[in-house]
Parts: sequence; C-alpha cells; structure tokens
Amino acid sequence: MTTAVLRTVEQRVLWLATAIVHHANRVRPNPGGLKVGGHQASSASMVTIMTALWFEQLRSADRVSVKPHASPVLHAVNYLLGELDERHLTTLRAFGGLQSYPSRSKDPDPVDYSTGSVGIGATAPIWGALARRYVSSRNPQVGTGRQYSLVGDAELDEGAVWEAILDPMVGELGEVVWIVDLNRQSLDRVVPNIGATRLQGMFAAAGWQVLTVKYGRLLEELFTRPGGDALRRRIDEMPNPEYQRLLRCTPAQLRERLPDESAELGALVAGLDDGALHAAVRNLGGHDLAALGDAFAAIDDTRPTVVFAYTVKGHGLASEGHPQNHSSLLTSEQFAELAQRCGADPDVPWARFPEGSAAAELCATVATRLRRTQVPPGEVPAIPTDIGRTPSGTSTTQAALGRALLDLTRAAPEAARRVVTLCPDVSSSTNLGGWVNKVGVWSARERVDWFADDPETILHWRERPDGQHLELGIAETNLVGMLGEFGATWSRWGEPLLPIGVMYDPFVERALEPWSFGIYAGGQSILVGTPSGVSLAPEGGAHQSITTPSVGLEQPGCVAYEPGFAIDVEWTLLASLARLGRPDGSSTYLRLSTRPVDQTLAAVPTDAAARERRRRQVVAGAYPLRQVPRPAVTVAVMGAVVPEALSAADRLSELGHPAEVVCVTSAGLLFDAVQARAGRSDAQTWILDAVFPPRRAAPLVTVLDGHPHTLAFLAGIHQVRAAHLGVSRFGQSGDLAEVYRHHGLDPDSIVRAGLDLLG
Ligand SMILES: Cc1ncc(C[n+]2csc(CCOP(=O)(O)OP(=O)(O)O)c2C)c(N)n1
Ligand SMILES: [Mg+2]
Repeated sequence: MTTAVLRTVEQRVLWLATAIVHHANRVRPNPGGLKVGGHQASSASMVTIMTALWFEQLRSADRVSVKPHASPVLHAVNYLLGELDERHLTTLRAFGGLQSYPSRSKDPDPVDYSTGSVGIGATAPIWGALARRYVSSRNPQVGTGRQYSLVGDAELDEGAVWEAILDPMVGELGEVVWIVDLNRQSLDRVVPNIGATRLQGMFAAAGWQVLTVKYGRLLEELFTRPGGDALRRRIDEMPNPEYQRLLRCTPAQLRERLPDESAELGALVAGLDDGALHAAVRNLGGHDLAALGDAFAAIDDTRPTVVFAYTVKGHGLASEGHPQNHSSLLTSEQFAELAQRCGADPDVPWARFPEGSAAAELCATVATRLRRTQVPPGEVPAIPTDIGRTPSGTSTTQAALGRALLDLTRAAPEAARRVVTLCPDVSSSTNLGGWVNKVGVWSARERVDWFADDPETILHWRERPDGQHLELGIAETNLVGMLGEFGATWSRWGEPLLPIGVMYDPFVERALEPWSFGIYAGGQSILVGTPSGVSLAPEGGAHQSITTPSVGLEQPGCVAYEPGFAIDVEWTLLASLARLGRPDGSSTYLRLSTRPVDQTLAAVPTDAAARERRRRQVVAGAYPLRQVPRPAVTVAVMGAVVPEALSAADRLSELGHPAEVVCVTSAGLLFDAVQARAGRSDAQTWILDAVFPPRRAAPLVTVLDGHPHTLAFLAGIHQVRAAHLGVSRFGQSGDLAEVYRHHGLDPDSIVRAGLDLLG
C-alpha cells in the first residue's frame, strides 16, 4: 500500500479524533454548562503512530493499550474499521456515551485495555502477556500475539512503570512492545529535560530492545546537505523548551532563531522556502509513516521492545507544541481551518471515505484482518461450598488459608487447578509454603531446583510450566496489576483462572489504587491481606494496618471478609472463588491474622442443617456466635478479637447483663443489606433479620482490630445506643494483651463500654 493512502487515512483519523472532542464541547447542547473536556492535543500527538500501527502492523491476535488521552483516536480508528457506529461519535463524555478514557467494559467498541490511571494502563499488557503465557501452558489454543502499550512520555515518571520493567519475568516477554509518544510535554509543562538518553539506557539495562524514531524523512534529507550537520547538532542540543518555542514560531521568526549565529546553518535555512522551513522544524519521526514502518520492521521479538517515537503534542492543530495545550480546545474557526487541511467538511464531520476509494479499501482490508472471533467466557469447574472439616485446637486465620487451598486440591481437583497464587516475596511468611510445595511455581520453562536434594529445605521451589504459584519481587503494584489480568483471562481467551494475591495487610493500601483499577477494568481476583491490624503485636507499629477494614467496606466490585475462625476462612474463600472468572463475578478482599485462636470457640454446629445455616450466615456477613434469651447488650465483633468479645460477654452476663455476641465476617455485606432494606440497593437483606432481629435489639458494643467507624453503622439498624471500639492510633510492639489494652480492645475495655451503655 502506498504511503499516500496511509497519509489520507492518517489525516482522517486526526480529523475524526479532533471532531469527536469538538462536538462534545462546542456542538452538543450543554445545559449544565460544565466544561466537557477531552484532549485534542494528546490525541493528535498519537495519530500517526496509531495509523501506522492499526493500518499496517496489527494482527488480530495482538492487543493494544492506548494512553488515556488518546481515546478519541482509538474511537476514530474503530469507526473507520466499522467497529463503532456513527451515532456514538457524538457521545464522548456524555452519560452512557464514549468514556473519557479507553474503557474495556464500558465503551461500545473494541478496547483491549482500560487506561486512565497513568502507568497502570501502560503496564497492563505486560501482565496480560504473562497471563496469556500462563494460560497457554495449559491450553496452547490461546495462541500468541504482540502486546502493545502506547505510552505518554510523562507516564514514564510513574513508579509502576519501573517496578514492572525491573521484574525478572518481564525481560523474557518478547511479545511486549511499548511505543513512547515522546512529545516532551506532560499536563502542565514542557518537561525541561526529558532525558531520552537516560530513559533509553534504563530500558536497555533491563534487557529491552530500544529503538528510536527521532527525525522524519525531510529533516534526515536536510542533514545530508551542506550545513546539515550543524542543523542536526543545533536541534539535538537545544533544550526542550527552546525546541518547543520554535514550534510556535512563524517562518520569519525561525529564520532568526534557528541559525544561532552559525553561518553554515544560516545558509541552509536561507535556502529553504517558508513552507519547507516550517515543515522541517516539526518533522519528527513519530509523524513520519515511513520512519515508523522501519522501526516496526526492526522489532526482533526475542525480548521486550520500546520504541521512542519523537512527536509534537497537538501535531497538525493550531495548538501544536504550546505548553498549555493539554486540555485546550480548538475554536470553531481553527476547527474549520483543520477541516480544510484534512479535506473534511465541518458540516458533515463523520463522512466515510468514498466507496471504491483506495482509503476505503484499505479500511475494509484491515477490518477483515483484525476481526476477532468472540470467545465464550468458559465455565469454572464447580467449587464446593463446604469441605466438611471442623478445625479444632489452636489456629490462625492466616494458616487457615493455606490449609483450605490444600484441602481444595483434594476435594475439587478440577477447580483447584484453576487457582493461581501470586505473592510479592512473602509466600513463606504468609503460610503458603504447603500450597507452594504441593502445586509448584509457574515458569514458562522448567528450571533446575538446585535445593531439591537438600534435606534442610522445607519450602521447595520447583519451577515448571504446570506450577500454580507466581512469585514476584517485593512489588505490590506489580502483584495487583498481574492479579487484574489473571482475573480477566475468562474474557480474553475463555479460560477462567482463580487468582489469589497474598501480601501483608499494611501494604494493601499501597496496592489499592491499581487493584481497584483492575476491578474497574473487568478483572476479578482475591486479595489477601495478612497479617493485619495490631494483632501482629510484637511485629509492631511499622506493620500494623488500621484503615483497611473500611477499604473492604467501600471498594466497589468487591466483597470484603474478615473471618474470626479457620472455618470461616474456608467458607468465605470457597464462596469467593465461586464468584471469580465470570461476567457477573466480583472480587474479594480477605483480611487475615496471625493471632492464634482456640477454634472450639467457633462452636460450629454438629447438625448438618445447622452447620449449613451457619455457613450461609458466615458467607452473608455475620452470625450469632453466642445467644442469650433476652440480651441486655450485644457485642458485634469482627476478626481476630473474637476471643476478647466472648470473654467480655461472659463477664457482662456474670454482672447481670446478659450479653450476646454477633460475629461479623463482612462489614460491607451488612452495610449493603442495610442500604437494600431502605431501597437503596438490591442486595439481599435476610441476614439482618437472621442476625439482628428487632426483638433482640439491645445497646451495642462493636469491636474490631481496625478503625472503629467500620462497624459503627450497625447501631443504625435498630437505632440503639452504641459504643465503638477499635484502633485509631499508631501502635506499639508488645505482647498481644498489652497491645489490646493499649488500644482498648481488651475484655476490660469491652465490659466497660457495655456498662457505660447500660448506665
Ligand atoms: C496516576 C495519575 N496521575 C495523574 C494523572 C493526571 N494526568 C493525566 S495526563 C497527565 C500528563 C500526561 O502526560 P503524557 O503521558 O506525556 O501524555 P500526553 O498528554 O503528553 O500525551 C497527568 C498528570 C493521571 N491520569 N493518572
Ligand atoms: Mg507527553
């Protein structure tokens, strides 16, 4: 195909992307008057790259993550390929319309990766590549294909990017290709020293192939003329803001500024007409289809590749290169000028290429080449609801997780084979050793376990393609990025996985935003935070978590559980696994503890029906742990501090105030039920009647190892007087009893709170 046809398509993509934003802001009625916004300059920067990629390079098995602010370009391309109906082009940022940033779950056209949180969308294809490799080590049918990221240059400021690039597994992913839109601008400014050489060195040091597309054909040709070396040196050496200033200059101003007292360069510039001079200054490789084509041809696929493509933010628009162009919008006059340059008509903005034209034929051919067959989601094998064991003796909820996973391998081997655990260097300290020994560590190819014959090795590190555990460095952002993509394999390749990520609870908050973004993007997973709270007593203040229970309460697309007993861990885990890997699924956050607890306190009913009733309540959010005929006070407790609540209830009863204990397993589910009862959600409400029936309403003490507001809403169920105990200060190392006393979680504090309520 000729470059001229591609150039025609490129101009139309620029036009459509700009028009989509223009329509949303200057044409569509805006009764509210709030600026709609959109990013014409960020889009224009990427138009040539995306035209070259889609119309020449992409194959149907490839996947692409598009930088957030280029979403209009993606929609323009999809429109030209027949993947997006014209009626959507007028709906950017409208209610129910095209999303501000590419959204896999909400946009009506094909979007491979949701982006928006810079750095996170960029790294998603890395985790998508690993997820595909993992799945293809079980089912070779899922195929291969490149995983592209189209990245804004300022996105490389994000730690998430470097955390991903440094992971040793990533250096082996030859299907990963990043294209950096090097426009030297971020949101606020021209980046004074973008340091392309430094960035290139960092990628190279991580084992990536580094390609650079700096100049276009016109400049390259000028460099060969007399004075060409001086011109190259001048452009190479000038600071970014000076170069950026030249983009805003008239040809006359360029003649003054560019030569910089070099006679040779002056002569070269003097020999160029105005049009050539104006074009030369902005003739960067990222806007040169031939230069981009050469770079694509050089990708070797034996290791990840990064292409640094030099571009101009706002290329081809009146706002091009201006430092404040990030969210600036063309005026209607500027828009009309653009129409002229692009051969478009502002009154018929969505016109397609004339039938039979070379451009129309190119669109049709590419559409056929990229068409994908829809994959059905794929069934998760049945997951039992109850394995049937009743733990006795002393155990921790953290240890219960590893045990429940091992039990699952025996009770439901098919389902257990779908489980994949991910850990940022804390497998052994979070009690996953037994599971890792059983299922092995995943690696694309078998590796030697040099300690296999060492009798002192307890945790065996057998790396092989059928392993089910992935270990990362101490990189919580990588972990949740990976969780999101492993949780989306059902939708990409019809192969559901059941991913469980395990990290220390205090670091859940560090990982929360990217994990939440993964849920928003449509992946489902279980995130386990353990150990948690101040119950890790001697470990001390540095590792305690305080606010995570409310994270569990508030995170959309996620059910949060904080079980008190081992059996509760098993039941909630099984229920959570059953919600993964499907279109209507949801994620789980499981907050576990290293506090040893006597498991007989759970008083698991021995009668099968009563046990099942208990199980259902545990999974629905709460159960009555101890009941008295006419309670004077209710203690609602969650997680590790259940023994303190039971002991306080005993004492209150001895003092003549019969106290019952409700064990909360999910504050979030109870809150949903409260909202539903008021007609504000369609969650189930039966759990409130089962656990908090009106006839048993009594003053309420709530207790948890986390911030006390988490359970405070329970007082609203029957408008009872209430006291809320929990952790609201940084803590101390110490013995468990000392630490609980310090934070007011000990039985004395609970008894006192109960007596206060009773007056
Ligand atoms: C995590 C995060 N922080 C901040 C932002 C706000 N933000 C959006 S775009 C942007 C600058 C992006 O610059 P670059 O990646 O170079 O894209 P360009 O528009 O230049 O193509 C910023 C700071 C964001 N979306 N996500
Ligand atoms: Mg930029």
